[in-house]
Amino acid sequence: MIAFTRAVSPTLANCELTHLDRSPIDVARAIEQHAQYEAALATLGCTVHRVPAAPDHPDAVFIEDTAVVLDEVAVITRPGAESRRTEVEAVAAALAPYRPLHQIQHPGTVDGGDVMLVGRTLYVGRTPRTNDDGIAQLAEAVRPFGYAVTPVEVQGCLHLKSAVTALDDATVLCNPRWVSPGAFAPLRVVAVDLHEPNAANVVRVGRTVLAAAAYPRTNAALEAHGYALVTVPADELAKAEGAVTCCSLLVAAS
Ligand code: CIR
Repeated sequence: MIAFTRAVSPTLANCELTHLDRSPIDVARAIEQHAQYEAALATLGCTVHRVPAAPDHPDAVFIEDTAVVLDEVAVITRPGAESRRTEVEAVAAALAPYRPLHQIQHPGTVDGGDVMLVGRTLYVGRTPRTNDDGIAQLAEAVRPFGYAVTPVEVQGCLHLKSAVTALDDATVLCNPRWVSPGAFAPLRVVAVDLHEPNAANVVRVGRTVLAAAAYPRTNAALEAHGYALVTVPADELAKAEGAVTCCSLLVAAS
């Protein structure tokens, strides 16, 4: 597995914010947490490839939003936030040796954070970042490879994957206040602890779940369910409204 990442920009404090108030960001601390995240991915067997840095793009570290990578194709997104649109070029160049590319076009918008793959289904959040035209383009791009696209309503958070992520091919971890668990039937749904609304964003790497250390109740519940967990500190990046999935694009060797 290759994990594509991108450096924390020195301008991170100018990031897009939707549901959070702006609070001071310690960029050095964010860089340190990002390094720990990359180290955790390496420990879990990923080869970490850094896409060239984009210091003028405050949100470039959240590389997940720029592409949806499947075994057969990489769909390069057109991010919903205008300030993020030109992040995609360097990511497309980095992915080109590994996958055929497909590009979402105007007027479609898609953020990778709105796309959750479980089995052969892509659940796609309808959010201010991902519009119906983008969802239709994505569906068209992946249909030839046998993937179905299921749009999902999201409320109260930035992206679909702020509210729900896959724990395995049969189970999702979800905050039922932001997304309806019924949208994922017949998958099994594990709910986050209600005191930890942001805990639903975890990265599945093989059989291990990489989670933010800030959510001990939910993380303990996942361990009780039998999941092997690795945790990393990510609270400084969280001030930029990013979570653990956002900071990588995982590409299976093909
Ligand atoms: C943004 O608003 O675009 C960034 N500040 C945070 C993006 C987080 N990405 C993600 O959840 N996939």
